[in-house]
Amino acid sequence: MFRIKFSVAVTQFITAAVGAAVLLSGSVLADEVKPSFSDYSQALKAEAKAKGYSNDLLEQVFSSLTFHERVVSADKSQPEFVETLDTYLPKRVSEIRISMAKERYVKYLPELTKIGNKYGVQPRFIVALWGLESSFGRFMGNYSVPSALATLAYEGRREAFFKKEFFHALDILAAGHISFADMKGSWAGAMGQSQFMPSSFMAYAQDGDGDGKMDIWTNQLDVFASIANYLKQQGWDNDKTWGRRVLLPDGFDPAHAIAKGSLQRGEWLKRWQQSERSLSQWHALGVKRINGADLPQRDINAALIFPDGENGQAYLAYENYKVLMHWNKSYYFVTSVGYLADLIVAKDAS
Ligand SMILES: [Ca+2]
Repeated sequence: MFRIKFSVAVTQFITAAVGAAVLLSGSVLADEVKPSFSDYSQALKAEAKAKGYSNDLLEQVFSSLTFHERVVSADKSQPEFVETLDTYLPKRVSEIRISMAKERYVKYLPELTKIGNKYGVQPRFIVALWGLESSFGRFMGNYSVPSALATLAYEGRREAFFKKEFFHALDILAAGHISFADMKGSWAGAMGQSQFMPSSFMAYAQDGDGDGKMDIWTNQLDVFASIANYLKQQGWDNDKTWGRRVLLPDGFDPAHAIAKGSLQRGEWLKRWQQSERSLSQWHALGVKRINGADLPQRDINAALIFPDGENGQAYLAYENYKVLMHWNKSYYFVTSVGYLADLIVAKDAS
């Protein structure tokens, strides 16, 4: 409250001192419309207090809440060149990442097998997501999550979304899963080794080792169980794989693929339905595995996806592909997960 009164007083002083001409200039008016980050965080604190968070928690969080200019610039940055899967995959799924994934898979196989069986998820997908989200826990982001989320809420483009995430972050702290000092994440507020947003943490995080905390930052069993639980809750089927890259015959009608357009869930699922056919129907249309062999003879439905349009790579996507698109609605991300999982081990190649 003191800060708000102070800034009003300063504004009045400046106004009085420099006169009416400056008062009418755009910059002064714009400054008055947008509150300072400090004012904004005070209002946010009042809102949190009204929601019933404890004073101790609020003092801890708000006494060090910081505006991060770099968070804003990262949110606004655009890719500098046009990426295709041919350029993206070797970067995201590099030789070093592949060998690390294989090494981690072997190292944690007993734990991964137990958790994989419990949730019904093949361990290679747990390891692939772990590797692509945080490079196996090595890069989780170093921003204080509440500060990153408050900065993005203050920036205003998606205020309601980031405010909701901010309050979920307070919920996680209030429940004692992680200390405030250790609640680190990406500039966008994605947390821990699985890079869950706070809302995903609330929905999917698990206590894999049974110590009462869901620690996706430092506890490997909690990380694996949380990733597996996310996939399970979204309908993962561990009897099937994610999909596969395919060869199309000359003269293939590209209209069979999922039509281009928004990846918003509802619209995308409708276009999926229009493309979806059984593997035997795709076989009849001349679609083959990337090595030229016939498709598996299994009763499986799949949709056809062109991540780079009809002149780029083609993929038959199974039901599990939809689950990965729920995790991150990006054909490139999902393809990199499946591609890496297949390189770790391909025991269920259908
Ligand atoms: Ca735990």
